[in-house]
Amino acid sequence: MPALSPEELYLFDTTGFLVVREVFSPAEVDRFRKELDALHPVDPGFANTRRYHDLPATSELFAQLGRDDRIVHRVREVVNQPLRMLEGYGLRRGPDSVLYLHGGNSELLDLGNGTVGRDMSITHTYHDGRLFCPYVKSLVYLSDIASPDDGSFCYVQGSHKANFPLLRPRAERGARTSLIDEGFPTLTDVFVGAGDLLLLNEALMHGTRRKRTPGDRLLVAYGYGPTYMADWRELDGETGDLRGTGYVDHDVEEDFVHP
Ligand SMILES: O=C(O)CCC(=O)C(=O)O
Repeated sequence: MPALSPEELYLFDTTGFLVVREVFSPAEVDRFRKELDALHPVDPGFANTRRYHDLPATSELFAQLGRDDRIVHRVREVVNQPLRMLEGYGLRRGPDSVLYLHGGNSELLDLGNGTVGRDMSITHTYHDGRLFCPYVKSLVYLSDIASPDDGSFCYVQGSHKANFPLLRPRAERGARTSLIDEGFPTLTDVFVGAGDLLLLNEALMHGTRRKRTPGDRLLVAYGYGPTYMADWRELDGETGDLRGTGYVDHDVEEDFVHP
């Protein structure tokens, strides 16, 4: 039986993501949280955020989770190529933390020899009844995120199929605030519970709201792509280094303001 129903595939295709509820039991969530408690996160340089680098290498439990059929069978159906794991990490966030918007099908990439409006690492297509997504992330939530103040996942509707860039023109007009705070007509929140799985086409422009509630916000994330995808390593002078850390960890919009 396919891991994704026709309706789930339709949702993933048209919205750029899919939430599958209660994939992991409360007992598993508890085990994952305890495992993270025993590992050593690093400070990635944003407010009240700790990052657990390379989980498959630092924890057998998280290595297994990255190979878990409940994730991998679903991912296979939207990659449809020989599959490899690109990354596995955890994020523990406290009050006042935020993850600015990143991704977007047509956001501009500055290269050493100019600027392009296609990031091929997220350029996805459809052929003969199958989706071909080169970069798919599985977010396993270990906290309940029930309101924007909990730092909810948010995304710009349709941005995985966008034809125009959104962030660069804003920055060029002098916009200094993030859409996370300022809002945008199609910026939409997604609320999840601990144990839910969010399958994400990385072409979708997404981030999270600013967390304002007490307590931590914990998740583990695995990126997958075709085996021919390589680890991202930028050359000097290029700013297209978005893939290496798994996310744009500083404010992309700020970057565009100060090119
Ligand atoms: O924390 C989230 O809900 C989203 C995480 C994310 O977008 C990322 O790690 O790239």
